[in-house]
Amino acid sequence: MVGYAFMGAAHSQGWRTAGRVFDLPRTPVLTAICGRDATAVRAAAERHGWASAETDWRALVERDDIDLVDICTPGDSHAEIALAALAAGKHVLCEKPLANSVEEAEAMTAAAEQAYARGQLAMVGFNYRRVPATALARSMVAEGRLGRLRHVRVTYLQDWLVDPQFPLTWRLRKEIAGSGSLGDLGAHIIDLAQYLTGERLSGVSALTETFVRERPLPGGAVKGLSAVSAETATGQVTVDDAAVFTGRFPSGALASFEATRYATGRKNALRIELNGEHGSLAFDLERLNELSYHDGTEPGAHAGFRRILVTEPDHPYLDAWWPPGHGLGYEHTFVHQARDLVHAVAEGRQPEPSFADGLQVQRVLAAVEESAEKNSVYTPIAV
Ligand code: SOE
Repeated sequence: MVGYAFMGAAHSQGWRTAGRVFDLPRTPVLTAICGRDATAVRAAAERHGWASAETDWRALVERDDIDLVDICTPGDSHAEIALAALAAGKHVLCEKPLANSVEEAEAMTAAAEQAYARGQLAMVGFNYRRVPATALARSMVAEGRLGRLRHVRVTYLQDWLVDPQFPLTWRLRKEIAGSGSLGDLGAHIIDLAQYLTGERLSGVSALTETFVRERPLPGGAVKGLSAVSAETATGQVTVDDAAVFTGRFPSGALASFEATRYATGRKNALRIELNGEHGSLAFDLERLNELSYHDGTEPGAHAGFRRILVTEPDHPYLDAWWPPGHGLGYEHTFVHQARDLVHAVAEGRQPEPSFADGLQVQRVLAAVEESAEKNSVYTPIAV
């Protein structure tokens, strides 16, 4: 694994736990973790259960006791590490968004396709596909329970930037993060909307905004999404703070998206609602063991949204977990991600979402930026 901060910790937990909960065809071995600060990476290895630590990712990807490289760094290093790891014969898991530009994502996808011909796999980490309730929603849509879709309504709301004194951490710097709420949160909801509908957006109209353009520089360590400010020095925010966009699906369904870190009081509120001619589904990540379902074919007197408690053994992923009603959380999505990737490796089958899927999300992100620059002009997504 390269990177050991928030996502590194989450992925480590996934790798550590997957083989203890699920019967896997191969056993993940946490061989080495890599980061630039020797003391901090040794501490991370100890805490997260990695057998050794490296300070140079180039040395890590060349090690012959490593089969798979998991990239948990900010977006500016995804392409370089993924290309080197694929060239060194490794399977690759890369955190979302796949890259910081369409060009990088294209190069990564081309390399992944060539590597696939040599038996190597590459996957991008859109972990919210692995919430049991979203996986259930996917199968209900695919079974046709909603019929023809009319509306896809998606928001991803956080509030950790509301305070203008919150420091200028890497997520607010374009040269490191690629974009702001758009790439960080928007990428998740684009992928989830496309995964649930089984369709790809054909075009978008977008607005983006940077509400606070100057912030204090960080004054110490960053932990998760928290950080402290330096006393005086400030710097420019170079990414969007929020993105709002509409989109069309080829079937004719209309979609709306909102991604922001300024939704005061909303902590990790990824919500999606699908309305079809026969019914509707709604999901809220802050209540992730539940899926709301309205069956529009029931007699009007009895119809209405009902809550499916997605904790039954015949729900996706749940046969290996706790008795009904005992609920899962955010971290379990990473366990499921590791499980699915290990199965794909053992079967030599292309895992989803592939780098090509990540590239297509990158194209949507680029179309959103282009549309926003032209004040919301409808912008087709390049295929
Ligand atoms: C921060 O906004 C963040 O940690 C994202 O980077 C993650 O992808 C998301 O899962 C939670 O929020």
